[in-house]
Amino acid sequence: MSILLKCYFRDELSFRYLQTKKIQYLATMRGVKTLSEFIIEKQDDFKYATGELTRLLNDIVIATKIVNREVNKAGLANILGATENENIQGETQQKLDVFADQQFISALKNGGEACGIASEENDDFVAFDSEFSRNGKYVVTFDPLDGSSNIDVNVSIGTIFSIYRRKSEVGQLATEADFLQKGEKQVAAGYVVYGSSTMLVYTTGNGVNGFTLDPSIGEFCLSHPNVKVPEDGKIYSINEGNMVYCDQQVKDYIAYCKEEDAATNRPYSARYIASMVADIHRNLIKGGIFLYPATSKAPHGKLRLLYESNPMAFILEQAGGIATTGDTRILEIEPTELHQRVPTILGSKNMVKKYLSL
Ligand code: AMP
Ligand code: P6P
Repeated sequence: MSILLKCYFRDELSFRYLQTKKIQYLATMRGVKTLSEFIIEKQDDFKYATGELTRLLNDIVIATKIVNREVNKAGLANILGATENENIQGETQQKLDVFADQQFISALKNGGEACGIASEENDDFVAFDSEFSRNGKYVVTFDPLDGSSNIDVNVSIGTIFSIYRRKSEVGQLATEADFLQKGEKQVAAGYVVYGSSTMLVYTTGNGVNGFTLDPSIGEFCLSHPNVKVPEDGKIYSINEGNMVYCDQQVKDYIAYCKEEDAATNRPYSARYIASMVADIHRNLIKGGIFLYPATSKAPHGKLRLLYESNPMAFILEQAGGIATTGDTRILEIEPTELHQRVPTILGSKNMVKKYLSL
């Protein structure tokens, strides 16, 4: 990299660092810990860490703040509604889907810590072709705006991301193999839920922590330290409109949830937002089970392994829950294609165990 470029980026990094220190001072004065401060603190647990992951996480956080700003005013800007395009899933792309996708790609390309991305909104993975990015040692998979069919009706939506160490040689272009890694190889995974408040929840393999965006200082602040999903819950989340297409095990489990039994606190409550991030976030906090199983119409289920089920499975397991396809632990699946779908059942340990026992 040219000396000039190095000076620019060093100045850029020091500027960002000073900005972070200033915001931390403000937040500390308020007795809260900002996400940026938390990320830097966690880096200290790894004395050989170079700061690349820290910067990558912060690049993602910046993109989520920009997306949040647009999501919060989607009804005003002419950013509502659908484009004329369909993504590889055959789903009509919402304008906000495309906007969010572009924000993440641009933040990651300019940050230089990721050598490529795979996104729900892009048919193929994108290998960043600058010398700057080819030296990145991470790849990121993400669903920039999950549940986007809910945008026009003002229901919570979300962003989901996963970070892996690349398998290909640093300095080269990213390859597909960099993205087709088992979920247990994730370095980090997280989601943002754009709800009554905007929250970011993430893990790097040492527990799960939740941060709430404080719009008055534009910072995510630690609000849910060391999140653990209750071992039991009273909430089941499934699209019951698909019941006729589900196998007997699913039908038996949902019938179990609806049976009256005071001893086991049933019947449970049905809660389904049809926005995976919002459904899973609620169940993570309150306890519950989320099911998007295989059906006769969708033999592999609907949710995508790389940027929906794997990141959510990593988070739920780190929070003490279980994440399964019904046959296998989601994090152990060997991916074969970027947009492959997997049946996804995850949540409170005892509820998932009951499902598996039927
Ligand atoms: P790095 O040299 O920044 O790429 O970090 C090397 C490894 O240390 C990462 O792949 C993580 O496993 C761990 N690590 C570094 N920074 C952090 C952080 N901020 N939070 C959690 N883990 C980290
Ligand atoms: P259905 C949103 O489109 C999504 O991918 C997930 O966020 C959500 O859980 C699921 O689809 C809802 O699908 O078939 O119940 O409408």
